[in-house]
Amino acid sequence: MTSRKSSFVIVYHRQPYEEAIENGRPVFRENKSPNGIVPALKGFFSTAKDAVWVAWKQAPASGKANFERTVRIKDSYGEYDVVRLPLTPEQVKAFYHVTSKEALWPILHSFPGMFNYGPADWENFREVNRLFAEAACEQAADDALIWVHDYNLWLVPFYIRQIKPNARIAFFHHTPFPAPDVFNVLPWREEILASLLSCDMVGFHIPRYSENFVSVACSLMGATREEVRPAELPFHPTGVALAEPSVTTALAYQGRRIGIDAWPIGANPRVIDAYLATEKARKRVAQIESEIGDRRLLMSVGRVDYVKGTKEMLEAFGRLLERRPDLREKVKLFCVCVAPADGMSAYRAAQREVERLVGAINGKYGNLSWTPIMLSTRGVPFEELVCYYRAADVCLVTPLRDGLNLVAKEFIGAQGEDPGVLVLSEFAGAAVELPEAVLVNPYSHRNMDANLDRALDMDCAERQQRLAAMNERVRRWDVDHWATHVRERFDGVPAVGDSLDRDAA
Ligand code: GDG
Repeated sequence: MTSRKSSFVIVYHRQPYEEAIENGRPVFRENKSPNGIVPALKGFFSTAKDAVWVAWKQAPASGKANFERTVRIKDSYGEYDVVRLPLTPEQVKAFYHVTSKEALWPILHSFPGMFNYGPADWENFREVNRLFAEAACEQAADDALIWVHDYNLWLVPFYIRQIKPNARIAFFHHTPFPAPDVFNVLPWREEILASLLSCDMVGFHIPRYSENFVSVACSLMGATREEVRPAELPFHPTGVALAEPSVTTALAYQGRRIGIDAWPIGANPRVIDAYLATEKARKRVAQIESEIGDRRLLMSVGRVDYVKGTKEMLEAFGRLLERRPDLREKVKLFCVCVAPADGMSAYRAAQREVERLVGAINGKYGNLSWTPIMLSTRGVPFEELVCYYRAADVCLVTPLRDGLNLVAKEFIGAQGEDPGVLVLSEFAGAAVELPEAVLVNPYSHRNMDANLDRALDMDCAERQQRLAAMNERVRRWDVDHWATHVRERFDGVPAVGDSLDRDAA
């Protein structure tokens, strides 16, 4: 553990490694999966020498005394301290499983009908957010850059600003941000907005979300737009459901300037290339292809979550088998739908529904030598996943709503000369970057059915043409580019209590 204060603190609720017990002692292993949020954030440690990560770790109230709060991690990303905030199982349940997942998550994803206000415990949410802020401030130098992630830490900036008025505070949303008329369902809306407006920079994946935030900030809190620009590449400015032709890049509020940023996380296609070039991967892809034989392989990857649209995707697959008897025994769907941690009651019904549908479809159409859907509710190792991406004919990424969706970009990064087809929901943030995918509206049966046929019937030349455009973008705007962009925006955040008044002076 280092004693000096850090100039860069990341606050994200998950720990950036996998912890296991070996010979009675905890060991910290680098995450197996090289893609996703944690590796993307750890990439920032390569340039920040004294960086600290703040996360939570469950600890029973009785065991807090001998809890190891700070651990020093050395991995391929560098050497850094991780501060683990000890939360009791009751705190975790109330803060994360209930208030975050049952009240905030449905609103963020524009499902107001699923908003469950009754069990939400806002006092606990405040308290846990305050503890996170205190833990971050204990580590941070007075003018440190503190980068807070995701909606479950929405109130952290407010508390940080009280403790360290001169800190530079940035916030990034991994989820969508809904339109004002949906966001305003939240009874805590002013408190959330006041906290976000105490940041120096607030970030989102795509302009539609940042514009939704700007609308709420202006209409609810009286903030004003400082600077508006046309949306530029990688965003498709018009013509798709989440397109937005212009972006606000700064707001003014109570004499302060708040930078607004819309920039999507990238995948890491070089890691995928490197793995697919190995002999082991080549053999595994060939093995999958030989097991599939002359059948077509469709795949879908994600967590169990009603917003991911797995139920609607399975229903579309069921309709495909009903509508096109010629495809029976000729297609197979590999559906990776990773079950949530115990206690996530928000997702229980969604998981039951996925399992029921898979059983119903397999029971109705399958036989001894053909099971239409292979479901895995366990995670699949990333190397294995990448081999399936390469072997698949169609990847179905059809969420009802999704902040971005990295699976879509990973699939594109894994294609070869005879590429598969990406079927992508218009309601995933990634769709505004990848309009050459077969875009679908998962709310419409007719649209899903027609596009599934189109994907399965697409000739090689068209598949290659579409892939080329998407591949260029996925590779150019990869995870490293995201990091470079974010660093540039951080550099533009003025140091120590800068304000509009000072700008004017
Ligand atoms: C949020 C937002 C936003 C999935 N299953 C397995 C597995 N994965 C990996 C994928 C991918 C990642 O997990 C999932 O990416 P998503 O983008 O779908 O992320 P969410 O978990 O929904 O997270 C989302 C994201 O934040 C980033 O800001 O895009 O919209 O909801 O990397 O490969 N990896 C392995 N086995 C699996 O079974 N190894």
